[in-house]
Amino acid sequence: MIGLSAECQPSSVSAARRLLAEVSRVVVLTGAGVSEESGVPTFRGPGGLWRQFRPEDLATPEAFGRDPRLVWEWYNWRREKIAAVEPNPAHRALAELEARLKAGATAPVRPLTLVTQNVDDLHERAGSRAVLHLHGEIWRLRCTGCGREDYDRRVPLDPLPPVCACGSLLRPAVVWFGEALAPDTWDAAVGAAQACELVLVVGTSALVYPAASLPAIALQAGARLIEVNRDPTPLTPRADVSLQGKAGDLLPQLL
Ligand code: BV8
Ligand code: ZN
Repeated sequence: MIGLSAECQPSSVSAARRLLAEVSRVVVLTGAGVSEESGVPTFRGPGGLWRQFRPEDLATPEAFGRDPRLVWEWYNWRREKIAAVEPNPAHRALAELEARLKAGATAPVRPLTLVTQNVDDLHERAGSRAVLHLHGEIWRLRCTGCGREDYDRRVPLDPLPPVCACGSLLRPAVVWFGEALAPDTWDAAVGAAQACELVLVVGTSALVYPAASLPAIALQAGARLIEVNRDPTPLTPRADVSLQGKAGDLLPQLL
């Protein structure tokens, strides 16, 4: 494991570049840290969402059942923030990495699968194609009655909470604590992790499961691990290369 602090880590940036140059199948796992430099608040850490709110008060089905309007005010506020920002160099570097691996791909395998815990659409807006949203998407709404699910990008949503044509409440089509991930999305992510040669983990505290188990699944299958994160995480000791710093600075250096 080569992990030095941000300033004196040219060696580990070059080590990471060497690893990337050797592989043809990569899985990327991102968290809120990859969108932080765009201005989207993360969950933990300074200025994070969980500083002002408690996750169990907002990101659970019980919270929604108790006070759908409060939960919707939080998601409406986050939708407005996400709509007002742009992808940052970290998102763009990951889109560029996908394009390069695709250009060099010979076998029909997907050279890069981007698995994100984020519910924003900044990876797609930066040009990433193969994006798996483990925890859903903030721009999709699902009816709690008839189950209909669609994109609704109106900012702000009005009225709150929004109601379906069938009369039932609409909810954000995201995965809350205590809820299962979409089986097909999770299976696709696990399949990609088991088949990859390298897993690149960017901007996640690696605390929330089962998402945080993906890097271990890839390591178990013989993949190498590069971590790009501002702070150390439980994954850091297991990384072949750990780059500590801002994703928007470090990821472009990897290309
Ligand atoms: C499930 C979507 C079972 C919504 C999210 C005890 C009690 C209750 C539950 C549990 C428990 N123990 C375990 C659980 C399970 C629970 C869990 O893991 N809890 C944790 C807290 C212990 N998991 C679940 O409930 C999951 N479901 O288990 O279901 C089940 C099974 C079958 C059938 C029925 C049920 C569902 C979890 C999904 C929750 N939804 N989000 C929304 O967004 O509103 S979680 C949310 O937080 C994110 O999606 C992400 O997954 C998670 C962690 O956030 P991060 O993305 O990592 O962000 P964070 O702020 O934490 O960290 C940012 C990092 O970036 C930091 O390390 C920082 O240093 C770094 N950084 C910051 N800036 C930068 C940077 N790095 C680089 N550059 C920068 N500029
Ligand atoms: Zn409905």
